[in-house]
Amino acid sequence: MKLIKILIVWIACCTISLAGSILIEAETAQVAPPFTIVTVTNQAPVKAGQAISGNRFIEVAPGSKKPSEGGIAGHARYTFKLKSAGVFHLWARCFWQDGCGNSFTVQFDEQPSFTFGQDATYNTWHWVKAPPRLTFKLAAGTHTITLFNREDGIRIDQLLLITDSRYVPVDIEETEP
Ligand SMILES: [Ca+2]
Repeated sequence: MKLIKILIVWIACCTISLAGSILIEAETAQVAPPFTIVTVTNQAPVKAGQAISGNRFIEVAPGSKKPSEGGIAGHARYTFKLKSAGVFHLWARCFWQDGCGNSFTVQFDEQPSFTFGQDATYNTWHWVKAPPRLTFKLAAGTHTITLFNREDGIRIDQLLLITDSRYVPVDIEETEP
């Protein structure tokens, strides 16, 4: 009985902690080259850290010239609607090629853009958080989030906007009901 009570409390806590979150599949973007949408046809069997949500992700392929070096400046853009205002933290499930392919630029609406990534976890899918000093105060209504390429050899599977500062996504996030 005690175990059931604990379980009910745990489930309730999970629901509360996940309230105020928006999960976006990266491949739902409106993309402009060098961003492309990649579909994985044969995912099984896969090792931990290699599974891809929805069998699709977005990529700036290795070898795409950087905009800072004369390459194309492209984007991946998402539009989402918030029922109520909130202060959000941004996470992205990323796959980095190496130290020269581990970042992109992010912009919310018309707010100043910032560099996302630059961590040193390579060749595996992992969640990366926007710099801690960055939280995003968003009003109720429609917003856009735009990713711009700044390096090649990057992949993005999912994006998560969440008000809970303590929440840490681990593997593929389930699609919101
Ligand atoms: Ca995906």
